[in-house]
Amino acid sequence: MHLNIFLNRRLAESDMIKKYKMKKKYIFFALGLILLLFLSKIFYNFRTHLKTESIIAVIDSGIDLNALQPYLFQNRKETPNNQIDDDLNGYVDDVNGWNYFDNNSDVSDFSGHGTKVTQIIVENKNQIKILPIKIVKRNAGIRLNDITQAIEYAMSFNAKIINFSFGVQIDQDGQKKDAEQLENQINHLHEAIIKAKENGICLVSAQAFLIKNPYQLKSKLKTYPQNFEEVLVIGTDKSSDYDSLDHLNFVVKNAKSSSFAAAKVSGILADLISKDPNQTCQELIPFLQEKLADL
Ligand SMILES: [Ca+2]
Ligand SMILES: [Ca+2]
Repeated sequence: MHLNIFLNRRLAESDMIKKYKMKKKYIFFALGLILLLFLSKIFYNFRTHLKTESIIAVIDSGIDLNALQPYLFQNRKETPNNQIDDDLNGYVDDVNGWNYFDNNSDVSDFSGHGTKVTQIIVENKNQIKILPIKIVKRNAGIRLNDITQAIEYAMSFNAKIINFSFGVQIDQDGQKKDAEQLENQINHLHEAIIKAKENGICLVSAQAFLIKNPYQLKSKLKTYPQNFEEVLVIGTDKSSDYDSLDHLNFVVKNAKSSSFAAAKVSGILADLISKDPNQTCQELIPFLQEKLADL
């Protein structure tokens, strides 16, 4: 009798141990599953994050910060509006970009040009961020040094493409005063452009047209940054009444202006990069003509 009770107890105990072990297995399995889901989520987010970090710098009049909010670049190392250059890059509160004309962090658009250009670049895309760099101001000329600094700024954030939907017309030979200073500025701009290209960045510019001036000889004029061979110059098949001195790399059919044609090309290149993030933009240029033919 005692032996029976003892055996029954032992059996009950071993049943409990078995159940406990099974429970433990299920708990470990469930925990493993949760961990696996958690890790795959992190991996997915990481990949998505990598994809969304294709940065396109738009050097222009700024952009509409509200309308283009989803595409706006965020400098996560910079705390906004504390009057401190948190990331120590030389620019105070540059959360979204920089305004070289006024030397502040206001990259809002005053003319609508930069906004329109950006809208064309981001059309039907969700994996790019726009870094607005403002160098244009109402009724004021564009300074070459601002373009140079804008390129260096775009490089510091690893932008893949820099869009220039403008051109600066310069009568270099006619410049008697400050000729040396101008030459230095042009050389610095060229150095920045060469460095950007060497880093695999695409430099996409709009074909610039000459402003008619009877007192200037066309042969003495140059437009920047289009004058440099490292820069892609994009035109449109819509006729223009003006002359252009620029070399022409690609033509976009039915683009309303060369500004928007350049934006279209930047958008196509951005698309190619998002599909092939291991390539540099420069490596993807050979595929551009085929894409433009499909338009
Ligand atoms: Ca800063
Ligand atoms: Ca700050």
